[in-house]
Amino acid sequence: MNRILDTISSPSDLKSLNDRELKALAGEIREKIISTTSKTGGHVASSLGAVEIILAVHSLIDSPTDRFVFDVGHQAYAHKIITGRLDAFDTLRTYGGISGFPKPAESPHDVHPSGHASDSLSIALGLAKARELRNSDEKIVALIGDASLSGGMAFEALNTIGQLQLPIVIILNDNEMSISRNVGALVRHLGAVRSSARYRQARDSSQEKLEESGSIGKAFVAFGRSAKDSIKQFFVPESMLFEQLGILCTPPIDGHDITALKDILRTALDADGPVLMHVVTKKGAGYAPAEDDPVRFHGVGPFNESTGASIKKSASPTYTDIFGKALVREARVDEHIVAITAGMRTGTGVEEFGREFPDRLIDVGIAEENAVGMAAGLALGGLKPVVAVYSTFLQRAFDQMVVDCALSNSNVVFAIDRAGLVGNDGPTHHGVFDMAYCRMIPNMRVLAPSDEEELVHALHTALRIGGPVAVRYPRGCGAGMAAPQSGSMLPEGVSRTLREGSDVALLGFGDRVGAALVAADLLEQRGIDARVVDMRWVKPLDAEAIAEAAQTRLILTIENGVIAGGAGEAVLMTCAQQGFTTPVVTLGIPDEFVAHGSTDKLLNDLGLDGVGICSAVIEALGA
Ligand SMILES: Cc1ncc(C[n+]2csc(CCOP(=O)(O)OP(=O)(O)O)c2C)c(N)n1
Repeated sequence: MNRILDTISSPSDLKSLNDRELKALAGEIREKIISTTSKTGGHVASSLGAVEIILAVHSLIDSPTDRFVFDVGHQAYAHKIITGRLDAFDTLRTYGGISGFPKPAESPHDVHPSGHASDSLSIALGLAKARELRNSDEKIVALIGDASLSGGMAFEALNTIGQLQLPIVIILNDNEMSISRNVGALVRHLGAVRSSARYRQARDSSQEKLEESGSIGKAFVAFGRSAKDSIKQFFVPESMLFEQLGILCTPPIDGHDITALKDILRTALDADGPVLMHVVTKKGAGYAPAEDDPVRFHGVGPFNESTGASIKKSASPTYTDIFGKALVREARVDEHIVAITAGMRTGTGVEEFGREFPDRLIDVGIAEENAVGMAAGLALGGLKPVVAVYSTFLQRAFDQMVVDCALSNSNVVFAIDRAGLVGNDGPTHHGVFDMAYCRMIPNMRVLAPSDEEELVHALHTALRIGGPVAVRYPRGCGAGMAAPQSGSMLPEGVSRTLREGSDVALLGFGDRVGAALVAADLLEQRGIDARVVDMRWVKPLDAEAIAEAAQTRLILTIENGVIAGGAGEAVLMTCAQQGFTTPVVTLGIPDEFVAHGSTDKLLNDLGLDGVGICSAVIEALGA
């Protein structure tokens, strides 16, 4: 059967399609998304929910002259497919293939490299101001989800958008979901708007027209025409929140009805100020397993296309699971422990904690600054907050870490998940900066457990040692060892030597300790005797262990993080300060953004696996 999809090589091809054809195209795109992601994994539910919105926008604007900005960008698969990447779509998220997020290097239709939530409105606003200063007239559309709208950056942008009154179309994709169910007062407000009388009216009248014309969209056409003389009348003050900020807001629109979307969007694109289109969609739309379980299908690994069942690779618990269980056990004996998540209760493993201690888990939504600021307040209030957060998203809250937590030496634990390279999500999600940005903060201690057991001890220690403490651990599973049922105190700034050796010292941090052990075996085969040290602490460093390492011919530091400002640099500085002349090689992430691909492949490329470490030693020794 001929697919319409095969005739679309650029978004301009959509212009010749009627709404019935666009609808059929939406179905074909959904099939493509499902069949591809069943093999590659990906952000299935969000992308399925946004297909009609993307088609409606691209059928009315002229991208790339007009600018379509995606928030997070995890919902942009349909956009990728219709902007010349249909054939490449099978390589989604794979090494050397196309990225799971908008990426300007991949296509001129991708406006900015997105991946972190809540930035789209600021980007759109900047583009609108640039347009004004350049005297041009391109259209600017931003697509943002209801959860991402709750992020501080988006709120700040709304403030300036209301002030500057530059024409921008904001499409609010309201599906009531973040990764889990959305939380917060804004979501309550949107819920109230959805169920308001006017929405019911619009729906009821749509229903009538539907009966008359067979198209729910026709009702919106009529709705638009009756207010033709005034755009402002068309955008009724449905949400006082946006109206009072100076942003015209539509009543809720069915986000799966292409005709309705296009009719209102056409008017919105002609407005002479900012307009917010409140669009209601179903996350996972068109694929029953994703509609039924949008949380799992938010970001899912490979799955069986017909049943939706995940094709699991490993039965071992992940570091996240181990952290989550250890936290629950700690909280059973210490009622001061509270946990905070910024919209990531499943991802960070605090779901079980929330079930057992509902009052002691706070989900602030996508608001990392608020999470860390609130943690400082909880600590001032005598509690022991644990901020469970991904390394990459904690970057948002650097200032709160410094000023609100560290300056007052508050007892805040940062449980930093997804530390190091994370694989297929790529550069926006790699957690490679945390050792550098934590290390530089006074009062902050930093632990990098090397395996499951060490993670349990590190958390136990962090909860007792006092002051701000970061515990960083990687994505996925460790060696598969059984984690202990209780943690014990790790002596501060003390490493553990895993293997004695006199030729070279391999100082490993976190998950690179395992790779150092592999390298030591390989080196042994070449007659090189390597000592392996699990440094455990990035800060304070074990100065004695470094002094011992300096007795060998070569020190190698290995970390899953940036070299600049990282743990290896700290070792190097200690050596310099102590006057050691032993050469030091620092292995880690070089001064570049690392692309997406499987973590093993990326680590191999960067020379951070056992083979790479072995080669680095041989090269440095000239052996
Ligand atoms: C700063 C930041 N924090 C957390 C995340 C993780 N994250 C990715 S998508 C998402 C939920 C987005 O929900 P919403 O904006 O409503 O879009 P939907 O997926 O429902 O379409 C979260 C929390 C992120 N990408 N960026």
